[in-house]
Amino acid sequence: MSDSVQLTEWHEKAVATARAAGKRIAAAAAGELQINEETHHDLKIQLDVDTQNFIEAELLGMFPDHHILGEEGGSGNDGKGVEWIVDPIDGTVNLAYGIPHYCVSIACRVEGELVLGVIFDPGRDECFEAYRGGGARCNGQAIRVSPRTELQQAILSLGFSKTRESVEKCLDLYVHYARNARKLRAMGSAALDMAYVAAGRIDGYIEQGISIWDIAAGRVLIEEAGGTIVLTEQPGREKFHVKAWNGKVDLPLV
Ligand code: LIP
Repeated sequence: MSDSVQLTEWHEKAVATARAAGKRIAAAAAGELQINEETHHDLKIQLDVDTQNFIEAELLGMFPDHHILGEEGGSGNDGKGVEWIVDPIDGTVNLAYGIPHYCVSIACRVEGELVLGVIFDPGRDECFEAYRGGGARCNGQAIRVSPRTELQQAILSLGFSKTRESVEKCLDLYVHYARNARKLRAMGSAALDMAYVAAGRIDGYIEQGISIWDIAAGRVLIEEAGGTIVLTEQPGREKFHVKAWNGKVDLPLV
């Protein structure tokens, strides 16, 4: 485990890097975006690659013996040493369509243990961050999960992910929770969904077949804000079904 001086140094660099990357994305989003790959339920854009390259240069420039595990490359170090888990743009399809709901997500894992997470939304200039034992904050203000206990009072966010299978599974959940929760949302960014759970804006987030880089930073935020995460491993490297909530509302995965 890292000592507190190291943790503070890593945390400060992660916040500065997420903010700088977010500003670069927002500036580039005003122009033409190059689409590199298109599937039915997903898009890959060059700005994802460029942003991860920027983040890698910032982090490895300061910490050359660390490792990167990101959506756009980097193989990490199998949970050994210090790994930065990066989603350079979470909510890529939103960004590509001009929907201002996306973020930069950076987490740090030491010997397999997540120690910090940063999620920056450049559109709203909201920086959600947390480190182990230090609580969670949004723009410096402490945040906590919601106190709601009843499903009929809860707002939930469900993610459809990227495959036909994950869409079908999510539809089953959608039908169940549309009938029983107060409201449902599908906002297209797992990391912002988790940041909103940590901030008490929504009461839970569920998604099938999500990757570690989508949820690593949000996990630290939610656990430091008093919430609960259940990850169920799926086929593929660090793929999960995720249920993240305030730990109070009963959310059976139907
Ligand atoms: C996205 C997730 C979202 C999921 C999308 C996609 P990306 O991540 O944040 O929750 O539903 O399919 O995986 O690809 O924008 O980094």
